[in-house]
Amino acid sequence: MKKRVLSIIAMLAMTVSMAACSSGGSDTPAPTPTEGEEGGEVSSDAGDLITVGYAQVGAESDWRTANTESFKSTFTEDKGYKLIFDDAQQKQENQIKAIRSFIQQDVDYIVVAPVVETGWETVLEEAKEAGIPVILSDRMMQLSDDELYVAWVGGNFVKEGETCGEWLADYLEAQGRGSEDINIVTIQGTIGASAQVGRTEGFGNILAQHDNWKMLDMQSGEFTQAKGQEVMESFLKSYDDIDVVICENDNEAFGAIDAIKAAGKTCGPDGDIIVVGFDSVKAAFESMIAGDLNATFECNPLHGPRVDEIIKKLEAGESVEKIQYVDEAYFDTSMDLETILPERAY
Ligand code: GYE
Repeated sequence: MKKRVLSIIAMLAMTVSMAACSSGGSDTPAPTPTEGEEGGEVSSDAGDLITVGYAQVGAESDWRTANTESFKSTFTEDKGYKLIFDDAQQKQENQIKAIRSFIQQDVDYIVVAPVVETGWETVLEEAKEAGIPVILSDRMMQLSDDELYVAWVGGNFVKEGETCGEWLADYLEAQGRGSEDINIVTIQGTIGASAQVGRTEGFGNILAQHDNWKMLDMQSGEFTQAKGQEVMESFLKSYDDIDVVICENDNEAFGAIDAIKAAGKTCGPDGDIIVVGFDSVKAAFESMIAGDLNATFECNPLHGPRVDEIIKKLEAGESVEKIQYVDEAYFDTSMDLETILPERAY
């Protein structure tokens, strides 16, 4: 595959606008996925295949697993791609190494789901010098020069956090607790990851509108169930009157629920503590149906087909939207979850 010159790509990507794309059924992965090549070399028989290096964050959550699967089932040889997949185990240094290895292997496109927002300038300059377009997916980067990437596609994390805060206000109001003093704790995601930064900020915007809400503590649960449980255990030891725990992903919520039960307390719609999560993975629906989790705020991980569409447009010499937000919903125990669950793609 002939390498595209970055300046041409930059010209094609000039349309800088906010766009929403659907999170509907067209994003469902193909029925018979072919595995991507784990951290491998580009084989000499790559022929006319488009080689894509994907620097993935890790495998910390159900969301992440669904995201990896979405890329592996989209970027297959059948569909004209050679995927080089790298799992960075939640470490930025590993992602930087992976990007350098993609440059060395002279891939056609580099896709990055950046673990944190800062510290990417140098390696993206290297990709630019090599003439390899970079597409960001899922989380964002803070860059002095936005020309260092062609396009970004992901969730609107600030909006997700605000939706969560608005949901909590309505929920408390409906319970007749609208003016009660409400003690809140937050189990944050990986500090500096845009999903953490945005969700914390969004919820904070709504918190600021409620004088009777008090944020007792915020600590990172690294987006994992194990760390979420650990953090909740320590919150429960420090504070004896927690009303709400905001978990910045569903897996942390599952850990928090275990910690609450182990401490002899109850949670969910009929319990002592209101528990909410983000992502809306299938296990979150099961947890709501079981009466443990109160609500989950959706974040769609099926970015493989979206990145495929961006690459196809670039290959055809068309312009692409620079920033593409995915539409997202939320789910709580007032809904018919038994009917919704079988329709969920992740
Ligand atoms: O919420 C979490 C994952 O960046 C949106 O990362 C993603 C987040 C997602 O580990 O479960």
